[in-house]
Amino acid sequence: MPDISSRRLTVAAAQMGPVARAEPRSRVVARLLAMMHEAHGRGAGLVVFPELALTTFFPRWFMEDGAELDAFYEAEMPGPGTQPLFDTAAALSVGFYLGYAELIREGGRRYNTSILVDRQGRIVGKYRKVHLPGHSEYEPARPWQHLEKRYFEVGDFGFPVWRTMGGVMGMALCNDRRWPETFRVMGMKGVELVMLGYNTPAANSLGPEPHHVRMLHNHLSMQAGAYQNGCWVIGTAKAGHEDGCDLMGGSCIIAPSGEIVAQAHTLEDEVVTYDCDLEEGRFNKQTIFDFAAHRRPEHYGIITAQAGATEPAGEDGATL
Ligand code: ING
Repeated sequence: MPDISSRRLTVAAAQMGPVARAEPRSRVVARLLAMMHEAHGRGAGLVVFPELALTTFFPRWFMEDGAELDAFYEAEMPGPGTQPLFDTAAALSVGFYLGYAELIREGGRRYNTSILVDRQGRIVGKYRKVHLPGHSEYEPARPWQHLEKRYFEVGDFGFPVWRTMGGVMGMALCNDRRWPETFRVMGMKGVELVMLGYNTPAANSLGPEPHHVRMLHNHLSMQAGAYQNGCWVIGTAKAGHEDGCDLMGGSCIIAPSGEIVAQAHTLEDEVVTYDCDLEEGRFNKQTIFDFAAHRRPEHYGIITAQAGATEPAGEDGATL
């Protein structure tokens, strides 16, 4: 039988309520610090904040390039406004994941980014969102825009994982969770805990979709990723009625079994914690999901060979 010891890390999903378009960074950082302290009080060693945690979800607005748009990005991380997060992390010995809009002044590249900061307040990892949903041009038919393809470039790091805080940690951002490749690539690197933030509209801007179905898709995506790769998944929302748009909540902590073991039940700043055993995924990784024993990559080629699907041609064709 596989060796099952115990390697525990109390993790917090620090869900945020709305961030107003004009809300100053200082006010947002104060909210994040309050949740970091709350999480620390419950014994957490890692806090997962949402995607684009420092600002409103600005891709819902069309903005010509320039100072207005730049104001939503961070050209330094840490910068003066965010340094208190790093100082507090080191003081409390609490690591954190933070999603933010990254601007590289040299060359002007822009990414939807997250960082992993360890319990000494050091950045140990950076991830840039690979799966950018939405569109790049203004679409008047939409009640709100979703201009991530305009405001960010596709991430250039792939899906790295880092051995830190006693485990193998990975990061993703929002729409990434809907693509099984995200979790499987990290699963192929032995990931034990995937953390991700999300800003997901509660309604579909293009058509009717019951809210309960959208929440199903949110949790289903993360639960599948956890189960199929034997890892913990922490999904943290920015939620609530933000700048006239409703964002879904449902922040949760998911065990390697795929079970949701803790979940937020408000649409505000809310800390959800669970004492995760990072060894828990090992049994499945050594049995049902022993990749080396069971995967057959010789039959998976189409997944990396092309982006779109190829359907069978003609009446009785086949795609072999
Ligand atoms: N938001 C949404 C997400 O993937 C979306 C966009 C919502 C896509 C619903 C498809 C369906 O959760 C971000 N920021 O990716």
